[in-house]
Amino acid sequence: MKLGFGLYSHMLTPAFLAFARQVGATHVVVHLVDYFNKGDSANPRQDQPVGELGGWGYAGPPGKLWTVEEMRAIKRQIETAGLVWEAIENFDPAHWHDVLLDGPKKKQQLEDLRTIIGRVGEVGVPIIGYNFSIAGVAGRITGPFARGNALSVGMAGPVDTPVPNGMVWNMVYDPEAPPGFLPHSTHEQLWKRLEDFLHYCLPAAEAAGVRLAAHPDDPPMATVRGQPRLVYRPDLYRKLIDIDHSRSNQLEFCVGTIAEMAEGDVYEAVNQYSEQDRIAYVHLRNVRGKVPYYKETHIDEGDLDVLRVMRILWRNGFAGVIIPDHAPQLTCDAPWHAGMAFAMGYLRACLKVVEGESR
Ligand SMILES: [Mn+2]
Repeated sequence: MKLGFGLYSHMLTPAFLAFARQVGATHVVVHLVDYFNKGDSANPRQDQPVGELGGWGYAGPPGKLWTVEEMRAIKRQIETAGLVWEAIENFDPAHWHDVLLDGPKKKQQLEDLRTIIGRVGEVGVPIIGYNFSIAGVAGRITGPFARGNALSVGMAGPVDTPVPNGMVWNMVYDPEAPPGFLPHSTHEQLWKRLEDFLHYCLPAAEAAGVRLAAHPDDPPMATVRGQPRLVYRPDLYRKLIDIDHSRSNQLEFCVGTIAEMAEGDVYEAVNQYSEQDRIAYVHLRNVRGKVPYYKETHIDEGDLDVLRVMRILWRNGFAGVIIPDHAPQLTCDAPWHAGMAFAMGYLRACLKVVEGESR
């Protein structure tokens, strides 16, 4: 079991990589999509996006797929800092919006995804995390929800505002789209689209030595913004695996999101999917409450027993990477850094405990 650190694309700098190493990470998970490009590029946000109704930012240029050269350069940078590149988190909506929406470019985009997966394998990154979702992260609010009024995110009720045309997964992929809203899709339609994606891309992933890892829907509700969600109960991960038993069909197992789910038991879910060796990597954070009323907390408060989760993972032989996907911001000159450092310190202590128990 290894500790990793997630970095947004603007954090691919020597300073952020040094920080990751210093707080105890050996591996990094990189978001190649720049979510924050709507704002001030000189001062990019470091807090986590809550899912603004107009979208976080613009998806990448449509025809430009990630190249082997640019990914090799990133890998060199990561390795120079003494770290290992474990995963890429999320496809760019520019590369697969019509796969999610069943639009006219779907065939071309499925082909493009295979190209991307092949290139990621060529570079030697073993995992691509993805979130097969139309509305994506949406409807969250920021507030002083964590101990001592530290700023974190939460949800204060369902969000039904429809998704505008030209936007998917909270990113604008077509700024010229006509006014109006995305058509409604059913759960059956969305599962069928996921099936098409998996059947088409898993053989390419296997050939490239890449695992595709599904994040559950965050927030995990049956519908958000009037659009269906796929994995909003722990057992729906089973349905996803049963679509295709390829060893490349895996999970980006977000324990915080699973703890927010209105149904199911988070410890049972951790046990079940780690026992079946379906977890590619883990997001680990704490939370109080369940959808649609929950708040993210510091890692040592909230409803979740983080040490218990790590004991289950360890017992089942999970050998992958655990990252804190988000943390509340601490009141100081570097709120994001302090929050993440606290979370990493806590996770590292838990790992020491678990390793010590097994001796
Ligand atoms: Mn997560």
